[in-house]
Amino acid sequence: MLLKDKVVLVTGASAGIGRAIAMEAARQGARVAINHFDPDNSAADKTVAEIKTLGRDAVALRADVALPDSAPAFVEAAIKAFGQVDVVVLNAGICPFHSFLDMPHEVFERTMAVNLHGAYYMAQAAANQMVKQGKGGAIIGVSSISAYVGGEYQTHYTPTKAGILSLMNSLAIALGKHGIRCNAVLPGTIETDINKADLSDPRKRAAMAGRVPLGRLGVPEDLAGPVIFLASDMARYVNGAALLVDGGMFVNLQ
Ligand code: NAD
Ligand code: RM4
Repeated sequence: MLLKDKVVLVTGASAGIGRAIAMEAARQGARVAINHFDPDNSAADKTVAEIKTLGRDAVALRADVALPDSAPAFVEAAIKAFGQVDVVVLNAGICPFHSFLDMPHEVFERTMAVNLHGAYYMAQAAANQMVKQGKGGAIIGVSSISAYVGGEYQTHYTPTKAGILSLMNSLAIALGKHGIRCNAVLPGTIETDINKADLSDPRKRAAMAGRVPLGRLGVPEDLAGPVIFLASDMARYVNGAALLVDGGMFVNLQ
């Protein structure tokens, strides 16, 4: 029960990595607030229902994190439901794979707005609430191996993941005096909806999996343990850290 009695907010938690983090937070004793931006509420409602079968409480709110007002609204919803905010996981993200030379402006700007601006606004709203509460907290940014490496069809995306890593570095300093620890996780290639089409090319999939010394691509649950650790008091002196969770993919050059 690493997160007993804590209130954990996770953006983009109706599917993939965010959902796995929300479920594990509940297993570890937390009450969980879920944000998502699916066309309908069915996947988020299912996650809430599954959390409730574990005997924990959860709420879900559909909102576009790219809109600055969605962040204080999410924090307010969590306060209304649970009275406090202890942890926020900045996970919502998109990666519409596209070539560079003909990248439409709106695809570039939307990716920046959701992934980076969304994380910024959410961190700011949650941090203000944590400062008001006066007992610290934890902010975890879901960056990526893409903060360190490029991708031919990810020229709009990799800068957002480097940006989240940089944001966590600066927040670790800006919020340390309030006892709010800020860290990043850097997933490798994790099979979810975000890369379903990209990995449907068997040669690409085999090439990506073949670079992982542990011999497989990741699954969303692989991120749950590292994020729970960073959120928990076990990581009480971990601030400004970047944790690769990639099966060794990044270091595997030769
Ligand atoms: P996913 O597509 O499975 O899930 C995305 C989630 O984000 C969904 O809940 C969706 O509703 C939500 N979302 C999308 N746009 C949103 C918006 N505008 N506002 C609020 N919520 C929104 O994706 P995933 O693979 O689980 O990715 C989650 C995070 O992990 C992303 O930030 C991604 O960059 C990062 N990441 C993923 C991988 C990977 O290989 N899957 C690797 C590194 C980093
Ligand atoms: C990650 C990484 C993965 C890719 C996803 C979409 O940051 O680049 O390989 O599949 O993004």
